[in-house]
Amino acid sequence: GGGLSSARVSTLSNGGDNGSKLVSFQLSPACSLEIQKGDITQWSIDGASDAIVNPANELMLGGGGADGAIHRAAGPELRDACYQVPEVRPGVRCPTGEARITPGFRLPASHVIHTVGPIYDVDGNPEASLANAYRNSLRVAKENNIQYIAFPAISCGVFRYPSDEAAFVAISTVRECADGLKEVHFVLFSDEIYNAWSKAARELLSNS
Ligand code: AR6
Repeated sequence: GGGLSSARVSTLSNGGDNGSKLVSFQLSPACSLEIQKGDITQWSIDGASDAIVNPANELMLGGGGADGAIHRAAGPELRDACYQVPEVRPGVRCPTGEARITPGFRLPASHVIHTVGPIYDVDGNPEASLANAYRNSLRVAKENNIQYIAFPAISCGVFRYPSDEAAFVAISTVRECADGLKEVHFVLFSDEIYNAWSKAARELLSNS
């Protein structure tokens, strides 16, 4: 740890997408952090073993938000694969803070890592649960030899986690746990969330 970190800012030129923003940091000599605006269902790294993270619920059979978009893009095979994940107790396939993996089916990414973040106003310790969701997603990725992973802003939609607080939990947990991965991406849907993540990354990762 320590020492090596730098930031560069560039503009994505692919797809004529109004010049979406992208900012990069170095988490370690071998692992970079990329923060961009975009739709996570479209994300992949060509030819690599990669995964997008699905902000799911404990039942793991789909829902609204990014979960709904990921299931629509992956096709009905994803729901079938989720259904096969054993329940740990009735109605719970993935307890809050844990993670499960399936193939990506019709998605560009080869895998989906399903995790469940905290419902901000209900969870007794939302910060710990959110950190667990990031930590266990990264652990499952490494156990499956995935080197490229993309996260959305877990819990920042339907589950109502404030984005500025979530950004610090997300970046600091990824900084601690990214060893063994090549690239960790955040693919974020709104300017508000993109700005919160960029600010947290500058504060936590830029030496000055
Ligand atoms: N790409 C990237 N980010 C997205 C996309 C997308 N295609 N769609 C939405 N977001 P949410 P949560 C952003 O609600 O808060 C579901 O019903 C969104 O703007 O998807 O963890 C599940 O089944 C927000 O910033 O997840 C659960 O019941 C972020 O993704 C529950 O919602 C997360 O918002 C999970 O709620």
